Amino acid sequence: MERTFAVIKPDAVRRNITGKILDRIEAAGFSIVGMKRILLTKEQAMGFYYVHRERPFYDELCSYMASGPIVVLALEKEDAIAGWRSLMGATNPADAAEGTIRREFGLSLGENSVHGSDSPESAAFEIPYFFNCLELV
Ligand code: DAT
Ligand code: MG
Repeated sequence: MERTFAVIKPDAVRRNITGKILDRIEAAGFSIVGMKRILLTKEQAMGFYYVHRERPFYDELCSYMASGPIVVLALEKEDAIAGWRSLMGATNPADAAEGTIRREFGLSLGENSVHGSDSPESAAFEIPYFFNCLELV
């Protein structure tokens, strides 16, 4: 069993499609072991996306992530990290494969509806950034 970290981003929460995305997650066999709806400050978003601090889109990305409530999730399944990346689809919804969440719900490269850890190292940073051990069940 492996755990990964997922976010339902502000564009999706704002459009009331949280339930539709959770349905896709559960239908794919993930167990939701942690879940909460939160509103990040821009500083908290900057800490989360620290790996992208040198990128030209960092400021815009962090403002967007703090622009409205998000739903943060810890998901468990065999090969959860790769499995969730594959269910999400490519970063740009225009490039995402048919049947993926970003293809179905994403609005643009920036407003692409969901986040997922890209490696075990990322998951090990991202899950405890949002959840303590009592919140993972
Ligand atoms: P992913 O979310 O697929 O892991 P990433 O880690 O490369 O993609 O980038 C994080 C987020 O930043 C991504 O979901 C959307 C945004 N982003 C990526 N590249 C961008 C770009 N060239 N312009 C604007 N936003 C971008
Ligand atoms: Mg990433």
